[in-house]
Amino acid sequence: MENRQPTATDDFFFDLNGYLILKHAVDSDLLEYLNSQFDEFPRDLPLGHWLGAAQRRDYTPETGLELHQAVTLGGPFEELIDHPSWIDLVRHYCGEEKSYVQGVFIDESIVSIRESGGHHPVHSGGFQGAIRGKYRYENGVFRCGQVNIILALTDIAEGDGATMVVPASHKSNFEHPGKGDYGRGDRMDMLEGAIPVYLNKGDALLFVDGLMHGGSSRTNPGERRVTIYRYGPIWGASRYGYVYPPDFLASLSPERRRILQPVPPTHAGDGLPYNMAGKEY
Ligand SMILES: O=C(O)CCC(=O)C(=O)O
Repeated sequence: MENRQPTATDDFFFDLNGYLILKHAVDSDLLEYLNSQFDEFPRDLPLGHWLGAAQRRDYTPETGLELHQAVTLGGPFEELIDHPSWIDLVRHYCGEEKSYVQGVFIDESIVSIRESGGHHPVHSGGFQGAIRGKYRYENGVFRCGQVNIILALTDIAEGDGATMVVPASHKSNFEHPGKGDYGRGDRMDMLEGAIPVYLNKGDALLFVDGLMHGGSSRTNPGERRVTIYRYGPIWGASRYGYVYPPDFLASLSPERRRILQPVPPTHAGDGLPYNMAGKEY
């Protein structure tokens, strides 16, 4: 499968709204593989406990089961690292294109399972936003701090807890008067200007983290299943300080390893990482 390339239409709407919907991003085989892995996750894994190198770390008590470092679960989670449906889009929007530090780095990868009553409080937006999540386009290049891919593994329609966004809020210079402080009551559902992003399983939502967003309340029975992969520049760092097990990194293709560890550590006494011609390896 050829990598999907960003189009002029993608750029126009990403700039305008701060997000894109990627229809049929993954095929039915990968979807089935991911769902079969989700079936196996222990729903009662205590907070802070590990599943190999993935840790349960729910963002809030209401977000539901969230496993961080999902890429280390291997198999289908590894396939998502550089998936052809989005890898060149995230490189384009947050990969420091045309600079001396081109490329992307995944700083968080998450498995998320949400049940009835669960939600993710509203957060982000352009107003006083951290550079980490900033939207920026200047001199013909995008320079976003973080671009997220939320991949739907179940259909997400009304009552299923759709991600909600406030279109164009990545450029906002004023605080949304209805936005709280990421407290437990800050449900997106009633936030003026917020719209639900309904997805069919296999679709993905791509958005700049500086867009005001969150997860609406799930009211239907059953589970909402998504993966969340956050991409940023290669000089970024893991938000929570996670370190990949060396044998996991060694098992990856060089292309995927480069996305998880773009700048390998250099220890005192190590040789130079470039050859005599001064060209970087
Ligand atoms: O769970 C959702 O729908 C939104 C997730 C979210 O807001 C985030 O990961 O920043």
